Order: sequence, then C-alpha cells, then structure tokens
Amino acid sequence: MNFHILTLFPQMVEQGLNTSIIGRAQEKGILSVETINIRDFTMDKHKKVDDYPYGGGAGMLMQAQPVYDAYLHVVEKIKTRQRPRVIYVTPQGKTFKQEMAKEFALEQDLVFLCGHYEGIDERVLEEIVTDYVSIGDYVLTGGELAAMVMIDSISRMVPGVLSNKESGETESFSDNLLEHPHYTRPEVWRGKEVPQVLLSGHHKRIEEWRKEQSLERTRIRRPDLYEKYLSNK
Ligand code: 21W
Repeated sequence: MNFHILTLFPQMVEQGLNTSIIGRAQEKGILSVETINIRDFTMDKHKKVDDYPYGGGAGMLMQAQPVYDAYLHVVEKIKTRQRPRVIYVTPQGKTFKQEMAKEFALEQDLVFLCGHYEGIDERVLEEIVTDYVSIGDYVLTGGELAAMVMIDSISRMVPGVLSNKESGETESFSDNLLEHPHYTRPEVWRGKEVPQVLLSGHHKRIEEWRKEQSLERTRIRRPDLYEKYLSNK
C-alpha cells in the first residue's frame, strides 16, 4: 500500500506516521507514506496557493491549479494503475467506518487530499476526487489529523502490518460488540480483586463470563451497537 498525501503541512503528517506500527511497516516495505507539498506546485511568484471566494464571504479558498498539478505529479509517479482513488478529507464527507478501512486497504495506491482555509475550489474536486470522507461530526482546524486517523486504521488492515498476535484484535469491532474487561497482576490492587472466574482455569466458564461482560458493557456504553448486534444475530 502506497499512501500519497497532498497537504500544505507535510511535516505534520510525517511526524505522526513514521513511528510505532506504521513506521515498522514502512521499514519492512509493506507500506510507504509520501507527502506532497501543494505549495511546491504553485505558479505564483509569491508562492500563494489561496484566494478570495467569488460571490464574497469570509475566509480564503485553496486554488485549483496547485492542487491539480500536485495530483498530476502523483499520477505520473505511479505508472501502474492510472486514476487512483482520491480521498478528499472533509467535514462534508461520509463518516469513516471500519468497513471503509477494510475496503480502502485493498487498493495499491491511495491519494489523500487535505484541505485548509475555508475549502478548495469546487472545479478541481469535481476533476480528481473519488471519495468524500469525514471522521465524525466535530470541527477540526484542517484535514491532516483526519487523514492520519484514516491512514492508521487502513494500514492495520493491510496484510503483514500487524503481527499474528495483534491481528486477533481485528475481529472485535466487526461483530458489533465491545470487548470484555481485562486484568493483569497483582491479584489484589487497592483492595480490588480480580474476578475469581479468571483465576479458576475453567476455560469454558471464562469464555462464558467474557461474552456476558461484553454484551452488558455494549448494552450500557453503546446501545446503538447493541441494537445492531441483536438484529444481526
Ligand atoms: C473545518 C474545513 C471546517 C472547513 C460554515 C462556513 C477533514 C474534518 C476535516 C475544516 C470547514 C474531517 C465554515 C471531521 C473535520 C477538515 C477543517 C468549513 C467553516 N462553516 N472530519 N464556514 N471534522 N476540517 N469552514 O473538521 O478539513 S475530515
């Protein structure tokens, strides 16, 4: 999987994605993360990439030309499949979900377009964007953090990124249930004991207890998921 991120703040994205699991996967050659600074593609002598909105209104807009030329630079680089999927990270997009992470993880190349200011000239979006995606209903200062969230989540769905041990966890969200509580040593901490069943060695009883906890926790904390679980059963 090759991620290509079109942004005005490349160092922000690079800082966040070169560590931990994503960093390890890059070293292993399973993933690559490339940032493209949209400002490098401006034709303006003062390196300007924004301008006022036609029709008036507050704020500035990113101009079409630098965004389009940055995109063409990526397309020329990936000789394999032309027309990669281009994800515009925007509060106006469809909400990112685990299912989308799995679907995007099947692509060879993914281009992320991060907006700033009040947005981007609509004409370049019509020309290059294939998917409009948000990470939820709250307001961020730019698209970079949202792109990083999506890249992190997509990456762990790419075969080989997680170890076998880590991969076990991928099931947990797909059946619409939250996980049971976890305990480690010591057996008593500030007077609180580990549930006796976990010390019993009865694997069947432990499994039953965990399932029960999982259901109850989901019902209380995420009634929306609980309803989904019941209707899929
Ligand atoms: C926030 C850009 C607000 C544009 C009405 C008039 C990408 C994001 C973003 C941002 C506006 C995502 C306004 C969840 C997010 C992102 C920056 C609109 C304000 N409203 N997912 N003017 N939340 N956010 N301008 O903010 O780019 S994915």
